[in-house]
Order: sequence, then C-alpha cells, then structure tokens
Amino acid sequence: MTQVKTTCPYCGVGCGVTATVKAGTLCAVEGDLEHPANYGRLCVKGSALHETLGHHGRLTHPRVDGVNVTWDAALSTVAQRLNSVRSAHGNHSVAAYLSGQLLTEDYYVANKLFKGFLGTPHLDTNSRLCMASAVAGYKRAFGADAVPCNYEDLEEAELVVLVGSNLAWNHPVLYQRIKVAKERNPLMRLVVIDPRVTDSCEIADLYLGIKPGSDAYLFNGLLVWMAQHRRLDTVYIERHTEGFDDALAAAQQSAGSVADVAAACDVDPERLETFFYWFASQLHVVTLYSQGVNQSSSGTDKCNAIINCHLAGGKVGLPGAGPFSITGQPNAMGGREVGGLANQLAAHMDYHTPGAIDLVSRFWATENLTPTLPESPGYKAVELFEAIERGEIKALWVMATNPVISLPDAARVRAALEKCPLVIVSECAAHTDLLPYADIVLPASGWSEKDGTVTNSERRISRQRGMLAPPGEARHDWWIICEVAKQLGFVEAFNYAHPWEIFDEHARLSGFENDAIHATPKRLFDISGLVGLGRAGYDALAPIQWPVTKAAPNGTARLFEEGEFATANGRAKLLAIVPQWPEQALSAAYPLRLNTGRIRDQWHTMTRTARAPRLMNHRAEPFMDVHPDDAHAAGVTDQGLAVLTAAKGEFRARVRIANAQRRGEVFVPIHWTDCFTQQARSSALIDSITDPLSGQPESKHGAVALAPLRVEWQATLLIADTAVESTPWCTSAYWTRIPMHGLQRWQLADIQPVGDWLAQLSAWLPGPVSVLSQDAASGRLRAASVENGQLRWWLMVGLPSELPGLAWLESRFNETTLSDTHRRRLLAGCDDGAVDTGPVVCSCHQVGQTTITNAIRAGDISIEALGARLACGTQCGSCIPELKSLIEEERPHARAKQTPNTELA
Ligand SMILES: Nc1nc2c(c(=O)[nH]1)N[C@H]1C(S)=C(S)[C@@H](COP(=O)(O)OP(=O)(O)OC[C@H]3O[C@@H](n4cnc5c(=O)[nH]c(N)nc54)[C@H](O)[C@@H]3O)O[C@H]1N2
Ligand SMILES: Nc1nc2c(c(=O)[nH]1)N[C@H]1C(S)=C(S)[C@@H](COP(=O)(O)OP(=O)(O)OC[C@H]3O[C@@H](n4cnc5c(=O)[nH]c(N)nc54)[C@H](O)[C@@H]3O)O[C@H]1N2
Ligand code: SF4
Ligand SMILES: [Mo]
Repeated sequence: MTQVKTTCPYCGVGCGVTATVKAGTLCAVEGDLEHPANYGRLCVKGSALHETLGHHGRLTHPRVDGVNVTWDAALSTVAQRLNSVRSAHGNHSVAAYLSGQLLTEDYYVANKLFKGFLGTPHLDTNSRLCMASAVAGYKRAFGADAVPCNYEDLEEAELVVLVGSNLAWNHPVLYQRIKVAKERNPLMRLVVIDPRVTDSCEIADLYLGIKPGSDAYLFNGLLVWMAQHRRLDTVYIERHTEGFDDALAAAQQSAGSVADVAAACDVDPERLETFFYWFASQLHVVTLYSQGVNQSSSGTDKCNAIINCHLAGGKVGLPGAGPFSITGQPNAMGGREVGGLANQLAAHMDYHTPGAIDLVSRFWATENLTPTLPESPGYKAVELFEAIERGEIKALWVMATNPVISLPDAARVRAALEKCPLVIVSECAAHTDLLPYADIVLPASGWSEKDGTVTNSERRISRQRGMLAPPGEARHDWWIICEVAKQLGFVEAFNYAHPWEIFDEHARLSGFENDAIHATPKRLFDISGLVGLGRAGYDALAPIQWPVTKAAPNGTARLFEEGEFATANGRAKLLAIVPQWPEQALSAAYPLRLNTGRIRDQWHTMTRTARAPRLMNHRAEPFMDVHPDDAHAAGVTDQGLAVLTAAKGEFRARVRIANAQRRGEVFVPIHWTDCFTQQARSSALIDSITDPLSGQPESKHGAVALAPLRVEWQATLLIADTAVESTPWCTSAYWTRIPMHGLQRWQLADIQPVGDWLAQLSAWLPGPVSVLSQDAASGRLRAASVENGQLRWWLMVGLPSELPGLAWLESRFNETTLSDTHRRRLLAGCDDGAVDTGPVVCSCHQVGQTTITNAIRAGDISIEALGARLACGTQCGSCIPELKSLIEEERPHARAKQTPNTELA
C-alpha cells in the first residue's frame, strides 16, 4: 500500500488529495492535510474520485477512420495528414482547440508545436468560454493577467461579495472555508449577487436577486455612490491609478442615483444601498466573481466595473482585499500561463508585447525555420469554428474538451465539424458526443495516470502525480503531441523524456530576458525560481504561488502590495464602463430568459462524475427550474416533462418549480449530453454571440419558450449492463439514462400510446417476460425478466413518483444467482417494501429527501439533529443549505419532538 499526494482534477480550487494505492488500484482518497488550498477538506466530487476510475468505458486504442491501429500508424497518419493539409492550404489552415483540463506540460508543448513550429496562430482553448473576460479585464486594469488575491484573503476579509458565482456548489471547499471564517469572525459579512437564490445564499447576510445582465449598472452605481459619500481613497487613486475621472463620468451617465440603479437591476433600493454602504465602508473587501459575470457579451466591461470599485477604494493588494476572479477548471490558469489562448503567444506574452515575437522565436530556436512564428493573434473559439464552417480551416486537433456540447449554437458546431476534412480528437472516454466527428481518435491517459502540474485560482502551482498505468494503449497527452512533432521533423525541439523537462523549459521561458534591461514592464508571470529542479525536485515539488523568482524563492502570496502594477507606467487603469444589456433578445416567440450553469455533483459533460453512481442521485435527470407563475402560464407542472425551444434548438427535461427563480427566467444545467439523454444540451439554446474584447460567449443569457411535453406514458426501466446490446426505446420522445452499480436506469416517456405493452417489451428487451402486476384501467404495469437465475431487467409503467426504493432492486441485479426468497418476492411484485427515498440530498451518506422530510416532521428540526440521526451533512457539508431549506419548508408540519424518537431509528 502506498500513499501519493496529488491534486484534484476538477475545479479551480485545486485541492490537495492523498490517494491510497493498493495492488495497482487506487482504493481511497482523502484531503491532503498539508495542502494550502484545502487543508484536508474535499467536496463530494473530490471524495468520490476513486469511484470514477477503472478501465471500463475508457478509450484504449488509437483509431484512424474508425479502425483500431498501432501508435506508429496513428502518429504517422496524423503527421502525414497535417502535412498534406498544410502544403495544400497553408499553415493557417490547421488549428488546435485545447482545454483548461490539460496539464501545464501538455499545454506548453501543444502551444509550442502549433504556434512555434507549425506556424499557425489558430490555437485556442475552452478557457475562452470560461475565463476570457476575466483575463481581458485584469489585463486592461493591471497590465497583466494576474489574480492579486489568495484564499486566505477570503478568510481575512470583513466583506466577501459573490457576483455571478454559486460558490457553494462550484467551489465548495472555498465556500466551506468562508463559512468557518464567518463563524470565527461574527462581524464578517457575505453578499450574494445572482438572479437565482442559490445554495450560496445559505450564510449570506444580504442577497441581491438582480435582473440578469445588470451587473455593470450595479457596480457603476457603487462607484458613483462612493464618490457621492466621500468613500474614495483619493490618495490611492492619485498615486497608483489613472482613468478615474473618465470612469466616474461614465458611471454617472448610466447610474446616477440609487433609485436608477435599483430600477435597472430590479432590486429593492434599500437593500442595494445597504450593499453600497457595506462595500464603501470596509477596506477589507473581496469581490469574487465567476461565470455570471464572464459569460456575457459585455463580460470584460463587467469585470472592469468591479475592479474600478476596488481601485477607487484602495481595496487591492492588501490582506483580505481585492477583485478575485475564481477559475473554473483545474488548470485554467496554467493554460493562460503557457499562452494557450489564441491572442497570446507564450509565457504571458502577447503578439503585441514589444519584442515578444523575437524573444520567443529565439528561445524556441524557430527563427531559422520556415514557417516562423505567426505575427498576429489567431481565431478565438467561436471564430475558429466559424472559420471551419467557411472551409478556411481544414484540420483541427481537439484535446480534452467537447465543443459540440460546450460551445454556443451547438448544432452549428456539429455541422462545421461534419465538413472539416481532418478532425483529430485526444480523449479518455470511449463515448462522447464529439468522437463520432473524429477521423483520428487518440486515447489519452487521465487523472491518476498522468504526471505534471496545474495552477489553481490563487496562482498556486501543484503537482498532479501519476500512480496507475493507463489502460490499454492510452498515452499521456504531452507524449502524443511530442511524438507527432517528431514525426513532423521537429525532433530536437520536442525531445523530452519526462514532463519535468517540459516544466523546466516553461520556467526558463518565463524568466527569459525578463529583467529590468530587457523587459519594461517586467512580465509578472515569472517562475524562473523553479528552473533546474531536476526530476527529483519536480517530483517533490510542494504547492507554490507564482511569481517564484530569485527575489521571491518561496513564491508570492499576494500581488500589487506596493501599488505598482504591470502596466507601462506602473499605474492601474480604471475604465469608463457603459453598461450593455444581453444581446440575445427576448421576443414574443421566445419570451423567457435562459440561464445555464452547474449542479453540485456533476462535472461538465459527465464523462467522469457519471461513473460514480452516488453522484447521479442528487439530480438524476436533466431538469429546468421554472418560476411558479411561468409554469402556470405555460401549463407545465412540477416533475412533469417540458420542452424549451430557442431559435436554433430544443431542450427536453423534467420541470422543477422553484421559488428561487425570478419570474420570466428559467435555469438549466449544462451537463447532459446525447450520451445521457434525448435532447438536453443547454448550448443548443444559446446563440453564438460573444464579448467583442474577450471573445467569450454570452452563455448565461439565452431566449426561450416553454411548453409542456404532452406524453401518453412514463416508465422506468432498469437493465443489467450485460443485457444492453441495443437501446430501441431511445426513439421515445423523452429518455434519460442514469448509471447505477452494474445496471442502467432509464426514465422513458412518449407521446405515442403503447397499445400492447407485452408485445412492446418483447420487441425491446431480451429474455422471458414476467408480469409482476398490471392494472389495465390506469395503465400501470410492472414486469421483469429473470434468466439463468439472474435478474436481467425490471420495468415499471407509471410516474417516477410511484417508484419503490431502488436500492433493493439494485442489489438483486448484483446477485449472481437470485435466492429463492428474493425471486419469489420479486415475481410477486414485491420489493423490500421501502418507498423511494427521493432525490439524494446528502451524496456523501446517500440520504434521500423523503427520509429527511420524514425526520423533520418527526421533530428533528435542526441540522445537528438531522446529522445525529441520519448522518446527512456531516461530511463535506455541501448539502447543508438544502437541509436548511427543507427544515424551513417542513417546520410547520413538524411535531414537537418526543424523546426518544424511535419511529425512524
Ligand atoms: N459541481 C461543479 N463545480 C464546478 C464545475 C462543474 O461542472 N460542476 N465547473 C467548474 C468550472 S469550469 C467553472 S467555470 C466554474 C463556474 O462556477 P460558477 O460561475 O459559480 O457557475 P455557474 O453555475 O455557471 O454560474 C454561476 C451563477 O451565475 C449566475 N448568473 C447568471 N446570470 C447572471 C447575471 O447576469 N449576473 C449575475 N451576477 N449572476 C448571474 C447563475 O444564476 C449562477 O448561479 O465551476 C467550476 N466548478
Ligand atoms: N451554455 C453553457 N455552456 C457552457 C458553459 C455554461 O455555463 N453554459 N460553461 C463553459 C465553461 S466555463 C466550460 S469550462 C466548458 C466546459 O466544457 P468542456 O470542456 O467541453 O467539457 P468537459 O466535459 O470538461 O470536456 C473535457 C473532455 O476531455 C476529456 N478528458 C478529461 N481528462 C482528459 C485528459 O487528461 N486528456 C484528454 N485528452 N482528455 C481528457 C473528458 O473525458 C471530456 O470529454 O463549458 C462551457 N460551456
Ligand atoms: S472543491 Fe474543487 S478541487 Fe476541491 S475537491 Fe471539490 S472539486 Fe476538487
Ligand atoms: Mo469553466
């Protein structure tokens, strides 16, 4: 048994993980007590990491034109085809689309190959959909893409403002850290600014449920208010900034009075002014912002509207103060550091950085090569796919992202890929919606197998360490890229034996000619202090925050402490912001505002988190959160099925009527793909409108219509993994697949009635059919098939609310031979008598909503009482907000507690 320290591959918090490996299996994970991001904590996704591993469902062979081939054949085919596209159509006809989930070393060699050696600027990343506006905002204000703050600042602040961030679900460990800090410091306040009431409101002192897209009005209003109430730091403004007067004048134009701002944001003026007062009267304020700000057609301006207020109040470069863009992906930062965005060159240098092209060419020794480095930026993600659609780009290599799901106007992306003559995909999972478009599929190693570094939201570089062998022929991304580069003739430049050598080169480039003589201003991203670690030093590297230089060998906790910025004159810039509304317009045909985002237990397209059945239980099906009035107007009901329609796409899901929604707005999750459901890709509803500065899509502001999906029947089918050969029921108007242990659960519904269910079952399913119960009048039916003593499938026609507890049935599927008692009980139509415990609220301990409401009704009306009885909320704590709202809802029905309460024990 060995224990290995590594880093969680999900969100940008970058938690340290201690993994236990026994006999070639990673059997347990726990939080690394020493890692400064989490000090031992993990959220529910992190703590289920070991449950997502295993060789099943992984890509294990390189594939060319649908045929498995050897690596030699795959690599030479990639090289040949890339070369022939280049010689026929020029260097700029090839492109790469990368991901914030690659390791820094993978990213570095991909950027070096495409920009440096293939001479194409068209290399962009999914960080465009995620962090591009935050990057552009920081660069405009500070002269560099540099997050000034760190996680301790969140604990030291007197006021933390969450803007467009559902931290409790999406960066749970940071939320828990704030929660603890708030318990220690009762004066600390938390404000949440979000059109939805989210779980992040649990510990909020103030919630502003603003109209979507109105953030720039709000922060312009705050700037004006600070000026009117003499809450500016005039000394700081004078000494360390420029542009204040223009910024204030622009703010006054759009946000003259509290009443104007309150009207624009559609919030109560008193609450708004309370926020203004709190922000203005505290020095130690952290504003933490995320996709509710970034994913907008004016996202960059919104970031700068926030940064303006921090600069004007001198609330930056201090402990507990600063504008903090929280990153989404585990290595969003590392990608930005190597230059993975199409407008960047390398090591935080842009094409227009004076001398950068020459410097990078000399460093990479490409100056004598044809082609040389491109001279100007390439296409940003949405433009890149438009260029593919036009036929201008003819070869695309996608690594570690799924553009047919995550890019807006997803149908158009599919059509573009269909047309693209050469699509290469590096991927870990055997089934994704992208793979059918690939001419060449390259199997990549994944977390626990690959070795390298990632940078988290607070600039902290940590090691991800490889512990397991990749399955089959899967190889590390850096290796695949370097082997292709060598086949293309660039042997010397890509001759690395281990990722530490790549890291070393990246560190050298960051410090190359980065001194007072060569670079004014100096490049802030400098990790030259990590040059020369060697293999042993790299393997032992402890988490460290950049810059790491001779002057700061132990890293740098906080930036801009002296008020010296990375701009030419050292001053930070305030920007004049003219607020803009979302560009996707509402209309009579599409009257509802569509908001899209994340759920607590799933990661993006679910290729990893859906492998752990317990993570499927919190939200098992695709859903839409709808305000009760909108539901009523559209004639849809809670738990009923409905369709959202946009100009270019459709979304079918189960309705959740939610008071947390503003009227006129619908929220849908981003996670479901065609691998999991009939039609619930959120990006199909979003138009490809982007921020003109950052190129980030307006993914939070679609326009849709809502209507019921009128179905004749609904059914639940459980089927053993071994029994699924084809899935003919996928022609139904609605289906969704929910992985369980050893079986799949399908929720089905259709608009066509089924005349004869028995005939239908024989057509759909293998094995003999046993009817367990049938009620012709109501159309209810339960049937199952037992073959060779094993339960093969189980079906219930009826509403999902009538489901029995599925745990008993799940265990029966996993019995190699059904015992006689179980077989008899099953065929008598019985289960263990337990009712379905409802959606799982506490994923750590798998406690369902019904169990919890029963306990509350029986008198357990506190988190502590529920925890003592059911264990819910006692591990990662992410479900506590939901427990609290259940207590609120059920409290009126609770009866005075009789002690001891034996009924539910
Ligand atoms: N569980 C889980 N965690 C994740 C991920 C995941 O897939 N699952 N993904 C990771 C990634 S890559 C990212 S980028 C982060 C994203 O983390 P977040 O940004 O927190 O995630 P989202 O849910 O996309 O959106 C945040 C909030 O923005 C709000 N919002 C929408 N429109 C507006 C608006 O106009 N103004 C304001 N102020 N708010 C608005 C939404 O209602 C939503 O609650 O999460 C990371 N963490
Ligand atoms: N409507 C809407 N759209 C959005 C968003 C939104 O809020 N609303 N959010 C946007 C944001 S912030 C983001 S970050 C994107 C995320 O969207 P994507 O990046 O498209 O989603 P993922 O599922 O993370 O895709 C990663 C893929 O890489 C594979 N993979 C995992 N590890 C590795 C590896 O080491 N190597 C290789 N080669 N492959 C690997 C996974 O199996 C998976 O298929 O979605 C964006 N799109
Ligand atoms: S908070 Fe983020 S990094 Fe930490 S365990 Fe959860 S998903 Fe992983
Ligand atoms: Mo993201």
